[in-house]
This record gives sequence, C-alpha cells and structure tokens, in this order.
Amino acid sequence: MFIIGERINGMFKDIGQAIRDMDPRPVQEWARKQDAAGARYLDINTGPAAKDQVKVMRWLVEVTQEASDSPLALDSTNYDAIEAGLEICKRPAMINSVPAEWPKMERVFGLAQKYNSAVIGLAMNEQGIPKDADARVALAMELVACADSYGIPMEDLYIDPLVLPCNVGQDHGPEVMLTLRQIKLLADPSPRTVVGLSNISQGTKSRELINRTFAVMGISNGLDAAICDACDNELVEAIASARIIMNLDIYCDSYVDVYRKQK
Ligand code: THG
Repeated sequence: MFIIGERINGMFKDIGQAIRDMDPRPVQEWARKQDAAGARYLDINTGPAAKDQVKVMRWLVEVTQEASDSPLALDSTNYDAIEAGLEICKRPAMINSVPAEWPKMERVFGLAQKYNSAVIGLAMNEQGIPKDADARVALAMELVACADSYGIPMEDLYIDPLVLPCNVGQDHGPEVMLTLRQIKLLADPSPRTVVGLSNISQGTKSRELINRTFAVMGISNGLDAAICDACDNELVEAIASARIIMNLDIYCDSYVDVYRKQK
C-alpha cells in the first residue's frame, strides 16, 4: 500500500489561511515534509471555503510543484478545477474522484484519457453510499466498465469503497473490508483500491490508533493506497510492517526506511 499525503487540503486551518493569503510557504513545507516521510502522491484539495475553485487549484498545483517532484492527486468535485490542474501538472496525475454516475464518469474518464491520469472511482451514486459490500461492488463494476470503454488501464483505476467514521457508521467497517477483497475478483487484471484513511477516526478520541489499525487491516484485505497522514511515524511503521508480513516487500533490517524511500 502506498501513501497519498492528505495534508495539502484547505480544510486544515494552516492551508486554509495560506490559500486566503496566497502564501506559498505552508503548502511547500507540507509538500517537502510529506515527500520525506514517504508519500508517493500528494493530494491537493482547495477545501470548501475557496470561492474560485479553478484559480485556487491552479495556484496550489503551481506552488506544490515548485517544492516537490511527486505526482499529484487532484481532489475536487469541481471538474473545471480538476481540468485546470491537469493542464499544468508536470507528471501524470490522479483525478480524485468520480462517483458511479453519468455524465460525470464520461467527463472524468475523458479527462483521464486526454491527460494520461489515474482515476479514483467512488462506490456511490445519486442514491448515496450503500451499506452492503454487494451494492458497493456493483457500483465498482459500473466504474470498471466505463473506464474500460475509455481505454483506461485497470492499474490506473482506483476504487474507493468509501470509509465513514467508525462512531457513526460502525456497521460499514466489515462491509468495506469485504468490498476490498471482492474488487480484486471483479476483473482480470483487477482495478486497484484506495481509501481516505483519516475518515475512519473523525470525531473519535484515539485517532492515530484507529487509523493505524484500519490501515493494517486494509492491507491484509488487499488495499493498494490510502490518502492519509504521511507524517504519522507510527502509521508509516505499521504500514511497512504489514507489507512485510503480507510478503509485499522483502524483509531487511531497515525495512521501514526502505519503505519511506520507495517511490
Ligand atoms: N476518499 C477520497 N478522497 C478523499 C477522502 C476519501 N479526500 C478527502 C478526505 N476523504 C481525505 N482527507 C482527509 C483529510 C483530513 C481529514 C480527513 C480526511 C481530517 N481532518 C481533521 C478533522 O476533520 O478532524 C481536520 C483537522 C484540522 O482542522 O486540523 O480528519 O474518503 N477519494
């Protein structure tokens, strides 16, 4: 499982303020810190407060790329903002995200084709997020079919089963784990899987512990990527350890450092 650093998101106070001030420093600091901690991609989210989403996305992409060579995951429900970001991305990016809804899928998979980007497809539609794994998997199948019709390779499609806070959606936990396993049986080659890890612990008292536990369980159920706190050392150590136990990386005494440096 690789890490998509969650921190460049206008919903965090310091980034929200940096956006208002057009001050690149906090954004660039977080870009460097997340890179050093082992993030493979950097998530870029303007946050809900930004009035001009297109302008803010373009600015965030520009200043992040001045500080980091990592590819970006453009995180927005505004597809004009996503396209504005894709236009100036120096490396193939990830579009975060699209639900299993027409015509949103047509727009997003069309963009992915044009800009050679990966896509996160959400297991939700106009009716919301289903509870059962079966219904989530059915939505994943729609995303697979549409991506395939646009010639998007399965290795570039990341299905997000959607994680809810465990204090409000506790019954979703086992369904998410089951969904992760079933997605690997959907197609050959199968699409990849991703979650927004910090969602699981929102509003709880032991956030790091819950995040870490979910990450390890996700890895044993086939999770390929997580949008998460790359700078949480214990989380990164737990991820690297779970990868060793699942025989995904070769053991050596410095395996945690090796994990951080593999891009
Ligand atoms: N799936 C996909 N993309 C996503 C999500 C997902 N993008 C956004 C989000 N979920 C993942 N990123 C975060 C970032 C921060 C938090 C949770 C998920 C978080 N923030 C603190 C909070 O709400 O308590 C804010 C703390 C602060 O203000 O300092 O937990 O699921 N595809």
